[in-house]
Amino acid sequence: MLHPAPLPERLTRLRRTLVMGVVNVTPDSFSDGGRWFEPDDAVAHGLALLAEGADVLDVGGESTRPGARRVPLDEEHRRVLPVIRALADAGAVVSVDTTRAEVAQAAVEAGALVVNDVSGGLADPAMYDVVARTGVVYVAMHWRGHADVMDDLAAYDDVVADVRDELASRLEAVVAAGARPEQVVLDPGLGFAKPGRDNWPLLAHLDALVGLGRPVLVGASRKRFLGHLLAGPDGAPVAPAARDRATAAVSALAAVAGAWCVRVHDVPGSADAVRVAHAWTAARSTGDHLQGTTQEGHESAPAG
Ligand code: PMM
Repeated sequence: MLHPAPLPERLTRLRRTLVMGVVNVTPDSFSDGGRWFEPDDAVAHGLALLAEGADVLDVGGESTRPGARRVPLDEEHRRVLPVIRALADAGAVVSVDTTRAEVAQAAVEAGALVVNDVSGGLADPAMYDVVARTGVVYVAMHWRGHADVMDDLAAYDDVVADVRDELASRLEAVVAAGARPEQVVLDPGLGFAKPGRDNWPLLAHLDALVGLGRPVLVGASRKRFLGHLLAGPDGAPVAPAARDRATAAVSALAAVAGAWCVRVHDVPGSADAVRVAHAWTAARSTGDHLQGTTQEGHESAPAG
């Protein structure tokens, strides 16, 4: 089941896995740094992603690539708020990618419906209060430390069980702070404090996270572990932009495994992939090999 409990209607009306398109308003993201750093360019990029089939746009003003330095608060505000306002005014479902409570609050006031916090609330003790007060959809990602230190925090006994248990603690903590469990989406945090080999078990055992009873978001797009997977004979990882077909393959597999949403830079490949997955899953559940292959399921989801 893709939507185990209520989220706003605009995020559940499609039965298939959603596609979240990335709008990085940063000069230095690993995958697309600098291309949409000016607000007008970022807005145009967001609108282009919508036209390509994105269901949600994730606007971020701080790079999380390994080793990245923090951006000052006012600079993060300056980068993301005009872009969020313009995209929300244009009718988009907008998510803000931030670890800061103040940015999350301002983004919700500017029209964001989702707060995507890669720290799962660990970077800013005021974040859960914003989530509880605003009632916004909250993506809590698995995280162990900021980009400058995360590569040193990658020791696991059993990566799947450890990530599942740490996410369960985040869910418990945000609910203890006053949020409703129905607001919360969980994310394994691929590539964050996880060397290449640790990302595959998390994907292969996505059911362990789906089993926590909340929607699951998967962010594999263009990440290092895909670059290494696709390396040529010299062992050098392929460049980020050459990882989009592999990203789409992960989107299809994650969707079949029950992911609620995939976060991607290249939308068309994953928009197709989640439709393939929907048809595949529908055919399995109905036993009718034709059903679900020609429509993507615009009827209302069982919103709980
Ligand atoms: N990955 C990046 C940034 N934000 N948010 C969520 N929820 N999950 C992710 O895996 C994730 C994220 C990596 O940075 P990028 O925007 O440069 O791809």
